[in-house]
Formats: sequence, C-alpha cells, structure tokens
Amino acid sequence: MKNNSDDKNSQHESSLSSSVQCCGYVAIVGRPNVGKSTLLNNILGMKLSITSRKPQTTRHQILGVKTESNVQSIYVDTPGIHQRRGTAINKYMNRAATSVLNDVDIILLVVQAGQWTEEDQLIIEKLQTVKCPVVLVVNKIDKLENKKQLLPIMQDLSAHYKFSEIIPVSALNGMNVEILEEKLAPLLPVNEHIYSDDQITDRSMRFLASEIIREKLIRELGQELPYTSAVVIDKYEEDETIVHIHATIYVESAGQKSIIIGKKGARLKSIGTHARQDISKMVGSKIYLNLWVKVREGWSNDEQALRGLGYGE
Ligand SMILES: Nc1nc2c(ncn2[C@@H]2O[C@H](COP(=O)(O)OP(=O)(O)OP(=O)(O)O)[C@@H](O)[C@H]2O)c(=O)[nH]1
Ligand SMILES: [Mg+2]
Repeated sequence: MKNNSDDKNSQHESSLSSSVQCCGYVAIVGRPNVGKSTLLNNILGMKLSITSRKPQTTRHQILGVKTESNVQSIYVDTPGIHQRRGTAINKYMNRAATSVLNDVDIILLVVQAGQWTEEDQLIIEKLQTVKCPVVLVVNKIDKLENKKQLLPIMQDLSAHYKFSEIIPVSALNGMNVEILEEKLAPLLPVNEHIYSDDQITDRSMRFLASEIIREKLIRELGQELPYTSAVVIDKYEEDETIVHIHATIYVESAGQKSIIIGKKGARLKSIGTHARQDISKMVGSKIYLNLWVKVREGWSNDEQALRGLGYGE
C-alpha cells in the first residue's frame, strides 16, 4: 500500500503549489464508535462508509479517494480496534484494522473528546512500532458542554504519544475537518496519483449495496441485534432502467431471524425500503430489491463460513 518515496520528500515543499503530484494512504483508526466512518464521509462529502450508534459497525477496510488538483489522499476507514470476545469475526475485524498500521503514509488516530478508555490505550501500544506520522483527531467536540474543557483534554492526550498534530473536530457537523485536511496534505509523499481523479473508492456497487443493507439492519434493530448478521448479494443485475438486487441476510438462530422479519414481515419490509432508497441514490437509478433472511448457525466463529460470507483476507 505504502509509497516508497522518502527520497522524493525533499521535492515536497514546492510540490503542493506546483504541478508535482502528491499521493499517499491515510489510515483512519481508533476504537469502535468514535466516528471514524463519519469522518471519512465528511471528508469525501458523501456517504461511502456506513455508520451507526452501535459499536463495531464497520467490518472491512473501506478505501475513500479524494483528489484535489495535484494532491490525492487515499483514506482507509477501518473497523474499530477492540478487546471483545475472540470470535473469528472479531479477530478478522481487528486484523483488518491493525494490518494497515505499517502500510500507510499517515495514521489518523480518532478518539472521542473527554472519553479516553483502555481500548484507546491498547491502540497507543500498537502504534509504538509505526514509522509514519500519527495525527490525533479528537472527535465529537460538539458534544462538549463547556468548550473550555478542550484545552486540558488536548494537553492530557498529548502525553500518550508523540503525535505530529492534535486536531479537535466534529466529524458530524464538519467543524475543523478542512483544517485537518490542510494539515495532512504536506505529510503526503510526492508520488503519481494511483486512482483517476474522479474515482472515489475501489469497492464495487455490489459491495456498497450490501453495506447499505447492513446499515439499515443495524439501525432498524438497534440493541436487539447481536452483531452476528451478515449480508450477501446473490444477484446484482443492471438493465437500462433498473438494477435488480437479490440479497440474503444471514443470522445465527431462528430467534434472530424472526426478530429481523418482524410482525407480518413489517421490519424486513422497512429495512428493504430504507436500503432501496439509499442504494438508488448511490447508483442513480431505480432499484428492485429482494431480501431474504437465512439461518447459518455459528458462522461468526467459523473461518470457512466467514470467507463464504465475504470476510476473506
Ligand atoms: N455528536 C457527534 N456524534 C458523532 C460525531 N461523529 C460521529 N458521531 C456519531 O457517533 C456514532 C458512531 O459513528 P461511526 O462513524 O459509525 O463510528 P466508527 O468509529 O466508524 O464506528 P465503528 O465502525 O463501529 O468502529 C454515530 O451515531 C455517529 O453519528 C461527532 O462529531 N459528533
Ligand atoms: Mg465505522
């Protein structure tokens, strides 16, 4: 992933204002629910990565590309690094997050203002061996009742690691996000752009559609849903006027299946309606969406089943 370009960095100062191209990878890491995906979406100015109030929403690395004149930033949203039960899906998610640490040009460590936890500390320990600059993003500052709290919070945080910058932001309302981007640009290496200027992600519409369905599932079910559900797209076919999508939601028990389907199918219908609206907005055409729910016992702790459901390395 990383651009091998240390030798080119001397050209960097002049490059930001010249025609020399800069391009690099920026990992967005942090414990679950601190606002990593919301930050990526705010930077891109569009909804690419799914978000929710529930921790452990993001399960895969999601690449979001932003190109502005000669600077291309390739952001990598990651699952929240956590200490929960060691099931195969949890291990997969932690691997997907930590594997980027030694393979990018900049790391954004996202924390929540005023809420330093053991999981944040765990990530600091993982950062001890990284060579690239680490920028601390102190998110959700809109939630601070007293803005005077911010300075002491930032001072305390600076003791945890030698961060190259500490930037307070609100990923939700965009406060300071542009300032964050301005701080990142000079840290990107001189390198040719990897993606074309209009490309936003390397993920397929098929993948993004499955993520949207999963988001609606999480949002619709809230606390009732254990994070043992997965969405697989069985069919994705476009014709001139409509995209036909058949998808299956896999859960681990008959009880979970009936919760998702709801009374007379009302819940599944609502999940489908919301998903269809968002997928239609993303694809820019009409969507026919057919959703099924199936039970596959124990999939979340079964490496082979996980791969079958799209959680492969
Ligand atoms: N008030 C406030 N809420 C925020 C902010 N950023 C994110 N949130 C909310 O925090 C929750 C979690 O946001 P996500 O972006 O899904 O968090 P994440 O770090 O990607 O979470 P995982 O993918 O589970 O690791 C959502 O309800 C967001 O709306 C912020 O700046 N201010
Ligand atoms: Mg996320």
